[in-house]
Amino acid sequence: MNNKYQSEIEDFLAYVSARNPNEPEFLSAVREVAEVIIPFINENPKYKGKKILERMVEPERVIMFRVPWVDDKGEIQVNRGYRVEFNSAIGPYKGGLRFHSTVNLSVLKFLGFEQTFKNSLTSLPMGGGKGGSDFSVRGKSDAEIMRFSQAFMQELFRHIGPNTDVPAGDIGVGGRELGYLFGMYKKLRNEFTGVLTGKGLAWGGSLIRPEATGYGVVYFAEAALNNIGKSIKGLRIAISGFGNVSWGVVKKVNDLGGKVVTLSGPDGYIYDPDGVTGQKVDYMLRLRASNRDIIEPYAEKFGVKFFPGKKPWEQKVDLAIPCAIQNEFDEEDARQVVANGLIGVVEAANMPLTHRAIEIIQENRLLYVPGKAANAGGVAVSGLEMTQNAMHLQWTAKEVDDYLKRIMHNIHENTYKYGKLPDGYIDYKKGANIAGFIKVADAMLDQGVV
Ligand code: 2IT
Repeated sequence: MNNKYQSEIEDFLAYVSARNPNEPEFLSAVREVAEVIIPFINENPKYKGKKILERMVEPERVIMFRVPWVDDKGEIQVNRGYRVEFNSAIGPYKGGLRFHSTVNLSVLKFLGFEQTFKNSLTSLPMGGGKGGSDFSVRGKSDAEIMRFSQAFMQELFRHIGPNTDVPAGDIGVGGRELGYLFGMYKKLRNEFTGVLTGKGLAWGGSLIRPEATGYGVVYFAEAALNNIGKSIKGLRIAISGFGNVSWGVVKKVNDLGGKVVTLSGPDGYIYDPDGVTGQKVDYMLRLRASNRDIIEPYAEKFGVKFFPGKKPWEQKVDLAIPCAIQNEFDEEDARQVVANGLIGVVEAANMPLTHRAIEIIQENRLLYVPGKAANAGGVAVSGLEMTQNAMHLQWTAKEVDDYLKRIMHNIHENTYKYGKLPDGYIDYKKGANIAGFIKVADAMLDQGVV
């Protein structure tokens, strides 16, 4: 914490809070950035007096719409759809769609704001956006998921386009949902364009996109560990979730000789001392496709222990990689991890650590990597999917993976450069926010007051 600018930071947060009442998630995301960027602006006069941060915290556009649909019983259901088009200074709005019961405007504004910095870090030309609905796939039939996705796209289609806004998946939106969304978009527009990423391989998708978020997290973690004389090889790792991001993390940790010993769901977590390997990895995909949103069946199937209602952070491991959802790792978890002597925490989800949890991890000089740096590989490969679509071709898995590795390495270098503290500790939160900010801020200054 930079005390010199503390009152300016608090004033700014009070201003944002007053303009955005009842948006705690959004305010948290702004706090993480403001604490780093307000001192940076003060020390770099070219950004001063330009209301640059005031402009950045205001989404360029928010679209909110009704999504009515008919369930399998013939009942009419009403959900709410959103697209937050946050910042287009460096490229078309880009970011995922989340279908989850916790989705509201605050959550999507936090995600869109984060996305702007994350996309900037990838070095690809993508602005920031996010969208979704309070619809949950849990307990729904495939036919219901299709009808909902179609109804959602019946409104969204008029706001997006390959050079305007390019959505993708996020929690609750995977290959299946993207297929239904793309099908309806194509029908309504009567054109086949790369307007969504994460598409199926037969219809414009990129190899490695499903794995990319998790792979990128592990590439970044490996670079950060190497930097302190360690590596993934031989480490025991606790992760949360069992969806797409967790799956990619598990696969790449296994490739690099580490061991993932926990997975979790809303119902609790499993502890698998032998590691999630072989057919257990494929089983994660089957669990996700079952729409049940519970992890307990893994314990029954593979004869391992299930801890109902608990979080995996209580296990004594070497590294923690939260892959599930915002605020899943709090102050108490941070204290536990410090007491257990972990190397650190790498965020695969978007803002899984609370503000206090980050402070505790960093005060104790444990490794901490924020999601906007560590999980940027997903959206980076989305950017590569856009490139392939624009060129009307498909790269090989190796070509995409090599590109992803280079991008993650580059993000590590960049965040390291701006995050190195006088005592040698690497403050990746500081590094990620500054490196992400510079490109967007410079573009905004160049483009004038628009
Ligand atoms: O949080 C994220 O970066 C994503 N959900 C992926 C966004 C994208 O456009 O691929």
